[in-house]
Amino acid sequence: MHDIVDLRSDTLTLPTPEMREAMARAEVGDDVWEEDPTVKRLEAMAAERLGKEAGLFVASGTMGNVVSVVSHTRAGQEVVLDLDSHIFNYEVAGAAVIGSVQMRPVKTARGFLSPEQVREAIRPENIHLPPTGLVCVENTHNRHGGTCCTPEEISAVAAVAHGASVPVHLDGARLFNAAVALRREAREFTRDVDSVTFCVSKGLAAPVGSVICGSAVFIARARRVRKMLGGGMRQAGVIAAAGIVSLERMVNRLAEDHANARTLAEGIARLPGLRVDLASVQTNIVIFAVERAGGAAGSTVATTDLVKGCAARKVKIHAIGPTSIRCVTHKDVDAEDIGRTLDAFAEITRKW
Ligand code: TLP
Repeated sequence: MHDIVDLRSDTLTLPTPEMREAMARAEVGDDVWEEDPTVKRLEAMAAERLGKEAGLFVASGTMGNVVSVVSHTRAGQEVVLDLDSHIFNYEVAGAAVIGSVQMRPVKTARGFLSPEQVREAIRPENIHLPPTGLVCVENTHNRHGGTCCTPEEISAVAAVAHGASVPVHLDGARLFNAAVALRREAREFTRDVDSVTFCVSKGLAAPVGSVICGSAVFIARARRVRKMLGGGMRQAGVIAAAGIVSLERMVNRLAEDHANARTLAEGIARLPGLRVDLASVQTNIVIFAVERAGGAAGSTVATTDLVKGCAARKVKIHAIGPTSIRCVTHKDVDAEDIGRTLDAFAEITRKW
């Protein structure tokens, strides 16, 4: 039970005492000189877990994605990705600005491109057309509510892209949530992609950081791009040390977050005025709609009412649209907190 229940994101997790201890004791060096032993250990550990030759520690998931896109492409190429993807929606058009690439967003049913959609989106050779430089996939899918695609679905997309000599990048910010939920090894999801970014700063609870993994040649290129962006971090072992604890200790416990999300979603489904698609709740994200009698405008008012009413009860939730709310479970939210959240929802919606 916590004083404040913060469901706005799993990025709000606080480092564990073990992480703080590891950070204090971390052996460090200058990472730009590739002399920080703790950063190197995290990178090697991540690469090994994901079945890749090398890893690169970066400041954030956003940096991991932009470094990857820029490292795979050249100016004027096109990047095929899902319309609801994080890269397209929430990364400040970084790839367009820094990499001078054009985004080709494709509307998908569940956030995952099908092999047919990739085949259709890849440009044929023609003087008028931007050449396709990259295909991006996201797992778990943030805007679709933490939904997972299988390793086989990723491999099928990669087969089509590779057939056209186009590389594939996986935004696996919450890849370990997918691995735990589907009871598959993380490396199965990454087997056929050319690069992957995952975050240690979300459900894995480290304070800072993400790791890009790929071939040694790709990571060497990415290291230059990271430097160009000002991401060469010197004695970064101090923060990488927490990321090592994330990989060693925080992965299996994600199942608790998934169980809490399920309890929350099932509780929401029982409340009049709120609507949730239980099938979409596969990991630690619950996206639900506020549906108050009185139509869309009434619902918009109700959304604000719910967010404010929860805040007054020390429960923080986040509206991601006029009638849409996202709750994310994580290690700093326990089963009692979920009960308190559902009580708050029930009290507030009862008055509608
Ligand atoms: N997502 C954050 C916000 O930016 C929305 C969140 O609270 O969920 N890929 C995916 C799929 C993500 O969900 C995020 C972060 C990122 C990349 C970017 O990671 P950071 O925040 O470390 O730059």
